[in-house]
Amino acid sequence: MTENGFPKGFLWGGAVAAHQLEGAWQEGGKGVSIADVMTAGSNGVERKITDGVVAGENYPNHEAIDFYHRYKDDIKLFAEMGFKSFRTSIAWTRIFPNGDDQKANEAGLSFYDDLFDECLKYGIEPVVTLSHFEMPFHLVKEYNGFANRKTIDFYLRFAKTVFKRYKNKVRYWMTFNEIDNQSDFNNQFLMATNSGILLTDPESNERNMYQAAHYELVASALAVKEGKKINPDFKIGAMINYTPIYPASSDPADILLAQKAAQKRNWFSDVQAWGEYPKAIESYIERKGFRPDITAEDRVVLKEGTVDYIGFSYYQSATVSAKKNDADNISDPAEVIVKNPDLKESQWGWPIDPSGLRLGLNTLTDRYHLPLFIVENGLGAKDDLTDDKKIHDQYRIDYLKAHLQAVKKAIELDGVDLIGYTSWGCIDLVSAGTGQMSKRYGFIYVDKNDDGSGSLNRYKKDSFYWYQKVIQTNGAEL
Ligand code: P53
Repeated sequence: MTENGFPKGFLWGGAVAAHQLEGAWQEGGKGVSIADVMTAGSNGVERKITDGVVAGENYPNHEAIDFYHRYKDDIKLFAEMGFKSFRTSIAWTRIFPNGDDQKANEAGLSFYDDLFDECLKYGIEPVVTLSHFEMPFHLVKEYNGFANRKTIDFYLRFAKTVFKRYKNKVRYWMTFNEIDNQSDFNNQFLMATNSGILLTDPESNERNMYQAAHYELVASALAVKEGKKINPDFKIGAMINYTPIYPASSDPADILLAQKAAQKRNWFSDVQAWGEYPKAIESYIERKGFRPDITAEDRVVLKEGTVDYIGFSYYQSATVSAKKNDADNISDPAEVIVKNPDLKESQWGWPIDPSGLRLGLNTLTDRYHLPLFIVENGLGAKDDLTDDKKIHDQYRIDYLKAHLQAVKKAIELDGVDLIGYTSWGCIDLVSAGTGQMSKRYGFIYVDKNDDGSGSLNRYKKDSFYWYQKVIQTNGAEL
């Protein structure tokens, strides 16, 4: 059923997340989310999480690129590129401003009605992430996020509300964005954005992560079960950050370490796809004496709420060395990462590795026997707006082309079942990791600077026309 290497009806498109582009942080009854209390960092300087919104701090997500008011024009540009799909998230705080509210906020619900209608008008299939780094700040403060079992109920109320409301508009859903990122449990940004946990005592970070992740996995499985009752045609997927882990050498110590480090990332989607914990993780949790609250009932739910597909982001591979720590002693895969001398890096130091994407497509297919969906991939780079308002981003085209060539091989030669490809940040937006505007991913340039200045005007980059051609030829011309 392939045509020029890509399947018929392949969902070409772009991906974003509500908090990174909508802005309008206080409009339409929206509550404060964790993203609203994160300041702007820079390359190598972490974002701060403040205790509420503090006067005088720079919060880039408050305005972002003002998509909330400009989405009709922006979606028109996506349609001009020929998008078949558009991945975004529903900001939890537009629907339940505090998270524990009894009643949903109608203004928030109707905003997404209009947004999805606007996509459907052009034949663009909305692909929706329920939780993409946007937990209500109230749930973070009052409940300690997903460290608390009660948060499962709040999440489920949110999920059921939007499933019911958009059951005739949205078919593809994902429960949690990059649920496996929290394997890096000492990272405050990742723990706060994934699980709504503010780290306090370093001794308990890892234990708390295993507990919170379990509650999220139960919430994810319950959402799958409830979603199917609301519309049996829903396709509800996992969403992981797929990062292949390479041994630094052919020394068996490095190879075993690479396997053990990978197990510490992969188990999240194992639970979502298989409905059970892999042995290596059960054994690890036991050995560490973490004793998370995992009930027999939870295990039934996990089995009943397995996902329909694996959505994943792909940016880079990681390389690990046993010179830093050995296989039996690692807990956080991030602690053993070393530079890979065979790979070039982006301006933000992310290794560029198109082959890793083909490897990922094969690994995930072998492991799960499920359809896959590449829901993020792209290059964060600085762009120059020329005097005649052009952006010559050949480097971005080169990056995307090389990755799509790898994808094409995985489909044609390896038989991978791939639903679609939504490139990350199809319009420039606020970087999640750094809060910068200058780390740009888009086909569409947004005139906004890191300090918040700029006209917010949109300009088409060279990559806009390149991607338009790719979609038009269904990938025959890359
Ligand atoms: P940025 C790393 C750090 C933070 C978020 O990242 C990340 C990653 C990549 O694994 O995840 C995704 O903006 C995320 C998006 C994010 C994108 O990667 O830091 O799902 O929200 O914008 C790119 O360059």
